[in-house]
Formats: sequence, C-alpha cells, structure tokens
Amino acid sequence: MYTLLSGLYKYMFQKDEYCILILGLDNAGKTTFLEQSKTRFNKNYKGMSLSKITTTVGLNIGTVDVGKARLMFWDLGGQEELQSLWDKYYAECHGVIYVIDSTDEERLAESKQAFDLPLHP
Ligand SMILES: Nc1nc2c(ncn2[C@@H]2O[C@H](COP(=O)(O)OP(=O)(O)OP(=O)(O)O)[C@@H](O)[C@H]2O)c(=O)[nH]1
Ligand SMILES: [Mg+2]
Repeated sequence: MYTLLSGLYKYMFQKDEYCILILGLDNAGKTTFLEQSKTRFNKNYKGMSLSKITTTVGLNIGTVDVGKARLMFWDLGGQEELQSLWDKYYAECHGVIYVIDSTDEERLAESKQAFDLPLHP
C-alpha cells in the first residue's frame, strides 16, 4: 500500500529532472543566458544584476521549472584551459546548449573549433 501511495505521490508531484549543459567560448553569454532564463521562468526569482556577472571558473548550476519538467542547467567556464573539462559532463547530461556570440565575428572560427573538440570517453 505504501509503495502504491508513494508511487502515486511521485507521479502527481515529482518533476522529471533533465540536465542540460551550456557550453561556448568565454564571454559568449552563457551565464547571462542562464540568469535571464531563471528570471523569466522562476516566479519570485530576483535575478542578479547582469553587470555583476563575472567569468565562470568551474561550474555554475541553475534550476528552471518548466511545466512538469525540472531543468538543471550546468553552465561551464568557456576559457580555453577549461574546455578540456566539458566532455567529463557529456555522459551525465540529456542535452547541450551551445552559445555563440554572433557579433564577435573574429572568434567564430575559434568557436567552431571548440564545438568540434574531440570527445575523450
Ligand atoms: N549586449 C549583450 N551583451 C551580452 C549578452 N550576453 C552576454 N553579454 C555580455 O557579455 C559578457 C560575457 O557574458 P557572460 O555571460 O559572463 O559570458 P560566459 O559565456 O558565461 O563567459 P565565461 O563564464 O567566461 O565562459 C558580459 O559582459 C555580458 O554582459 C547579450 O545578449 N547582449
Ligand atoms: Mg560564465
């Protein structure tokens, strides 16, 4: 009976969790995108001032609830020396968002190169 009730409770109230990686070069706008998404989708979330966002060293995690789904965003640092860490997270994630600064034409080729980084399973 307990199993039945807890199963019903989970079905009714627990959200499906998905992990989404946010990748892209440093300065592409990954953390800004995540802050904007949290502000837009999470009621009562007072977003931090966008001008206070500094470069990400390591990992920045943000959660956004959309309908019955809970999206856990993993926003990784995009600096060159941090890019080798990206593939450590692929196995754990359900999806990837790759952010490109479309106004930074000089770095488009570099961005493609980082996107094409070989995987090291
Ligand atoms: N005008 C404009 N500026 C933006 C936009 N998105 C980000 N920026 C600015 O670009 C700079 C870098 O943004 P971040 O969100 O820190 O970039 P990031 O990809 O997280 O960088 P790393 O953490 O170093 O990998 C900041 O000064 C932002 O304010 C945008 O859509 N428009
Ligand atoms: Mg960042």
